[in-house]
Formats: sequence, structure tokens, C-alpha cells
Amino acid sequence: MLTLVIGNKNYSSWSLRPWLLLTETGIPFDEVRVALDTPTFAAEIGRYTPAGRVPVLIDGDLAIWDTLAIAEYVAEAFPDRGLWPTDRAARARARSLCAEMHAGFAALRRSMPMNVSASLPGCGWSVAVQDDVDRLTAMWRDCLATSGGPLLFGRFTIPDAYFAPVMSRLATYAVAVPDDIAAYRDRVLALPGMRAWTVAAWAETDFLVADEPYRRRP
Ligand SMILES: N[C@@H](CCC(=O)N[C@@H](CS)C(=O)NCC(=O)O)C(=O)O
Repeated sequence: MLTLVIGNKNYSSWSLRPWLLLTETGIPFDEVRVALDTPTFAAEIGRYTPAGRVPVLIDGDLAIWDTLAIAEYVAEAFPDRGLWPTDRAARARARSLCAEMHAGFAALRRSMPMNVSASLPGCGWSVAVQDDVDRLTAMWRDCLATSGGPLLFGRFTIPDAYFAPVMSRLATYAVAVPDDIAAYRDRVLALPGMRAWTVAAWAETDFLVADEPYRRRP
């Protein structure tokens, strides 16, 4: 059985990606939660990876860290689940999208940290953030037009998991997006796995100052 080590569901955007991927595709796994930003975090995560970050996927003696490596490992281990698009060109585009998300959109990530249970309309907006949103909108629109939807490559694939935390941010910060993109956002937020993650995030009571630039500790 696989084990996925994750952080706080309210805040950990990188944890959400592989968690949603495994959940939506019906791959069984155990979950271990290591609370971020606590005095014991470094020691606890250090038991699983010297990289010192969540998520980590454990398969027997093997520990895989970093979201992209986890996604690739799971896609290889469960080829019947079709985690990447089947078509070679579509698969290459899907990988390009994930790589761009992995390395980019710094303004959006910095100014609008994932905060699933918060409602912070208008907070964090800037021209640089809007540039990121515009680029994301263009790439999502292109994929949806090419595949015909309802998700980026038709059925649920790794890129949808990759952008799920962005959908959460669009909701938290009430970022204005065109109707077709709002519909895609809502389809992702309505995925059963995404709903389950959201319910669990709402149940958490931690307040991470580093991820809360717009609120005071209650
Ligand atoms: N590139 C890594 C990023 C992982 C990451 O930044 N995780 C954050 C939580 S979302 C973390 O573990 N932060 C704890 C720390 O830096 O001390 C991935 O894709 O998994």
C-alpha cells in the first residue's frame, strides 16, 4: 500500500496535487499528515525525506519527493488509470502545462497563498498576479477547446490535479475570470476528491502566519 505524507489541508497546495490525483483515480493509499510550520515539522518530515518538504510518497522502502516525480511514478505504476493523456502530443502538452505550473506563476503563488477555508475577496491582486491569471486562462482555454472538455484533456488527468490549488485560490480570493474558465473552476472544485479535501481543510484549526498575509491570528 502506498503512503502519502502531506501537510495541512487548508494550506498545503503541493500536498493537494498528488492527494487529489490518487483519490480521483481510485488508487488506494494511506495518509500521514505532518503539520507545517511547527517546532517538530523538520524532525517529522526528516523521517521520510531529507528534502524536508511535503508531499512525499512512500512505496515500501522507496520515498519519492516532489510532486512531479510523484505524479510520474504513480502514472508508471498504474498505467491502466490513464493519468496522462493517451495521445502522445496531448501528453507532451500536459507535461508542458505541469512543468510551467511547477516552475512558474510566482506572483500568484506569493500573493494568493492557498487557503481553502478562507474568503478573502480582492486580497492579493496586482498587475503581476493578473498577468499570471491571464496566462493560465489562455492555456486552460486552449486545452478545453482542443479536448472538448469537460476537463483539460477530456477526462481527469494530472494537469487537472496540478491546477486544483489554483482553482481553490480563484475561489478564496474571488478572482474574476471569464465564464468558460469559471465553469472549469467549478467543475474541478466539484470533483468528489476536491470536495473531500475541502471538508477536511475546513475542519482544521491551525493558523499559519506565513500563509496568512491578510488576516490576524484569531
Ligand atoms: N517542489 C516541491 C515543493 C514542495 C513544498 O514547497 N512544500 C511545502 C508545503 S506546500 C513545504 O513542505 N514547506 C515546508 C517548508 O518549506 O519548511 C513539490 O513539488 O513537492
